[in-house]
Amino acid sequence: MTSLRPHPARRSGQFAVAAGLALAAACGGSKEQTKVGQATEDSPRAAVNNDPIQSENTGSAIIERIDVNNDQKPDVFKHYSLVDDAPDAKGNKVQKKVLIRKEIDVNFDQKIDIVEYYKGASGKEIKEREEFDLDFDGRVDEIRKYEDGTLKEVNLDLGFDGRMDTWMFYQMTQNEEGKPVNRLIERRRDTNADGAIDVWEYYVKGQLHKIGTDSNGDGTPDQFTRVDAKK
Ligand SMILES: [Ca+2]
Ligand SMILES: [Ca+2]
Ligand SMILES: [Ca+2]
Ligand SMILES: [Ca+2]
Repeated sequence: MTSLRPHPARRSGQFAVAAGLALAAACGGSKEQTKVGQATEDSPRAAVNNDPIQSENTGSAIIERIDVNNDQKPDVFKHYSLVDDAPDAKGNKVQKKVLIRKEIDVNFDQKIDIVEYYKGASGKEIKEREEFDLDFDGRVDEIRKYEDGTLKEVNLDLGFDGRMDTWMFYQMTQNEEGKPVNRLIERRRDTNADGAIDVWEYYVKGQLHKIGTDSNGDGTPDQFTRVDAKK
């Protein structure tokens, strides 16, 4: 039987630990402003390339490459666009960098396993989407979609066959103490891997409440079973 947990069992501890490391290293702010030409004037490129963060400025974009595990190979890539800001006191051109995308190689095999997409103005970027390759085979197995920084939808390939089979939907609500909480409200599953959803699960207060099935194959649920909330 498939677990009701929102995360696939194959997301190993190793993945989580490595992801945490990489994320911690990648969590630099993007608020600082970059003065054009500053990098070459103030900090000439070192002969020995041992800075864990290498920054490349193309004039319209910046790519930061971060070596998290100190093996001289970058594991986190942060992609920024450059937008013009007001000139500084001396009239020099000033540009702001805006985080667009972050790519993370969690297991240090030089293949990207997590891609995060951002939108918003410089210093106010919020995550819009994340893609995970949970089993490191080069295929995306989990997509997380955000609205205004809040998780709205998760798509999963729990069968790891290259096709999404689980869709989870979240909604901001209030918990028993009246505090805002983002809860799973519906989970749809393709249990027989034919590409069509066949089970709809409805959640109330985070608990499975009702299960719908499609008996006539029209793609919508028509038979429903109540689930006893008591354990
Ligand atoms: Ca590395
Ligand atoms: Ca990798
Ligand atoms: Ca995969
Ligand atoms: Ca199906």
